[in-house]
Amino acid sequence: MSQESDCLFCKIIDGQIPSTKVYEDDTTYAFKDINPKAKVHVLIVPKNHYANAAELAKSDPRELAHIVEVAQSIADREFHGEYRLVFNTGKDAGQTVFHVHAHVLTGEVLDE
Ligand code: IU
Repeated sequence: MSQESDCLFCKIIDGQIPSTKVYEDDTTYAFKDINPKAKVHVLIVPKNHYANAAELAKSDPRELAHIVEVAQSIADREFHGEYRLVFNTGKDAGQTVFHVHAHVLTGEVLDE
C-alpha cells in the first residue's frame, strides 16, 4: 500500500484514526463522513494515496471504476440504487483532504 505519513485519510485507512467503516476490501475503504450532508453520506477512498480524482484516473483507472461499483452497492442497500457521487477536486472546488475520496450521498430524496 502506498501511503503518505501526514495524510489524514491514510491514517483512517490504517486505523490510527477511528472511523465508522461501511465497506472494505483489498484496495478500497469506505466510512461515514463525520459531517453528513445527507441521510447517508459515505466517503470511499482507495487505500493507495492519490491526491485527487485526476491522479487516480491516470494511475489506476480500474480502482476509479471500482469506487463507482462500491458506491452503487452502498446505494443498492440504502436507497434503491440511487445516489449522488462527488469528487471535489482542488481547493477552490471545496477539496479539503488531499487523498482522493468519493462522496456518496444517498438514503433520501436529494435536492437538485
Ligand atoms: P472534501 O471534498 O475534501 O471537502 O471532503 C472532506 C470530507 O471529509 C468532509 O465532508 C468532512 O466532513 C470529511 N471528514 C471526515 O469524514 N472525517 C474527518 O476526520 C475529517 C473530514 I478532518
